[in-house]
Amino acid sequence: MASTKVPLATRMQALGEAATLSGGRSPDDVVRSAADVVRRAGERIAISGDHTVVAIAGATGSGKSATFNALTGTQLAKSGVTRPTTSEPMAVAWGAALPTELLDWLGIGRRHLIASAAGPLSNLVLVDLPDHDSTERQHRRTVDRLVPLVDMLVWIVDPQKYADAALHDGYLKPLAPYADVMVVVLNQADRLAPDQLQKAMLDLRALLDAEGLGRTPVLAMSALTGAGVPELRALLERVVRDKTMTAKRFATDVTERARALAATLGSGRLPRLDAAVEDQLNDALADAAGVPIVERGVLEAWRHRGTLATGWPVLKWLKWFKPDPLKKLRVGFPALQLPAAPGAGPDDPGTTLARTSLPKASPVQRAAMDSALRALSDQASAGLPRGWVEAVRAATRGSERLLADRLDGAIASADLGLRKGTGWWWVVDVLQWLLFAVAVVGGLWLALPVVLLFFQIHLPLPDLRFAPIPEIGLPTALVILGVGGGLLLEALSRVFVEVGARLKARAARAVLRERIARVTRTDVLEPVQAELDRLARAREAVQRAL
Ligand SMILES: Nc1nc2c(ncn2[C@@H]2O[C@H](COP(=O)(O)OP(=O)(O)OP(=O)(O)O)[C@@H](O)[C@H]2O)c(=O)[nH]1
Ligand SMILES: [Mg+2]
Repeated sequence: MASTKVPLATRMQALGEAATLSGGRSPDDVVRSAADVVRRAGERIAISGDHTVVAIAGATGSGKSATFNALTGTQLAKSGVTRPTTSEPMAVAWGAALPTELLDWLGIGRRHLIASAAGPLSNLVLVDLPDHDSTERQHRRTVDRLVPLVDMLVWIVDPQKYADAALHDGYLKPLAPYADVMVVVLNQADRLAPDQLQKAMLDLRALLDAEGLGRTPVLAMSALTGAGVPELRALLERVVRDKTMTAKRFATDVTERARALAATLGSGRLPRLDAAVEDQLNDALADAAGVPIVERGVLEAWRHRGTLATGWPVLKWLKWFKPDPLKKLRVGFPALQLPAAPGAGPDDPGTTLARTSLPKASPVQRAAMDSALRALSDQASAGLPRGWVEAVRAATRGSERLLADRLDGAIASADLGLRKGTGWWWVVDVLQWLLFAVAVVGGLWLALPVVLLFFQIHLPLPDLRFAPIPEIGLPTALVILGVGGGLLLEALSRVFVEVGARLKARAARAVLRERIARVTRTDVLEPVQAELDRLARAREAVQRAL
């Protein structure tokens, strides 16, 4: 039974929300019929909350049209012996004017007004339906179209066919939740002897009770003799007076659809993404995106650049011919890269158009990446209803094609900090050139006597001695100091360059992994979490609707 504490409008809105959230995840038919009810109820209430629409339904020949005529006191409906007789629905409205908009909404063309001042039936719209069980397929379609639209159903059965399966299995049982908004009338009571009638009534009552229609009233009536008609009319007068049928009908609709939708949302605890799976994914993605290659490149580039800057000038020119390992990979030079995509923040990894020349992920790396993504989607979809498992999978797979690009962009645009920490290189470089100059001066000095002799110039040269070791001449000492000092300085610098290279490589790895983790978060984890949040919100909305 529908809850009466929460206003129907609030429940309808909640069901609408739940249907929107479940769209494309829960089975389409369930989502659609929930959305249909919300739309239908909204339209119906907006058109007219004052009218009550009651339809007379039943098998052919049961006496629907005869009942319609008896209740309206007219002969508007054709009631006859040919089967089926009624093929189009017909409506009669009591009141000051025809509720045209409502009848248009119901799609009922044949309509009549029983003009009356405010009376016990004013604002009642009574509809005579075609049968649901003749050979005319269109009749059944008309019935099926109108059953969900009307506020109340009066089922007319006759003594021969009141237990007919077409009625009970096709309509009454499935409509059990609507027991409150239905009446079953055993017509043609005049054809039965009193004891037969009593037996038939008990039988019918038992049948309905067994079908979950215990709250549906059963009346005996004869449209021919008029017996029982006042009772049915009194029942309708009560319904019109209470004006609760429309709300009851839609409240039941909302409850039914919300239940059906809730069943597609499951009730188990929602999975939570754990850090281990996230780490595993980050590892696999970092590997596939080439982080180890860049790390190695940083190590080698720092060695290359450091030794080039601090090396002994006589030999270091040889290294100019070796390419810089990072320039080759097009990594670590954010300034050289193409500008960021429009709208992207300067620090947003992966939205830049930057590209590295890193090799593509190997099949092994791709397989590791796939299996990490699968592990994540398996964990995130464990125990979810089927359509939602698909949605979580799609969320992990959705960006897969873009992922490689975004990871590459994240690496290309990373600042690996290779400009910092090079100040001492230039100090060493200056020192190297000074030592080189000392060696050159010493060498020239040593060569001077030979040159003078060659040109037969007699110039007395002072014999200067190296003060700490007087056995060695000063020019020789200068050469030894210049060359030895340069080599020693190079060796010493090499140690510091190596330490720097390792620190830089480690720092670069940390920077890259952090950027990879950011891409993982925005491209994979957040979409997956969004699906889980969506399911949580759908469940919450459907509970509000219930
Ligand atoms: N004896 C008796 N005959 C009835 C009663 N009600 C209807 N009839 C007769 O049953 C036949 C069918 O009645 P209808 O009112 O046309 O039945 P219906 O349910 O509208 O039939 P369709 O329009 O074909 O679906 C007619 O000949 C009526 O006169 C009743 O209470 N007693
Ligand atoms: Mg009829």
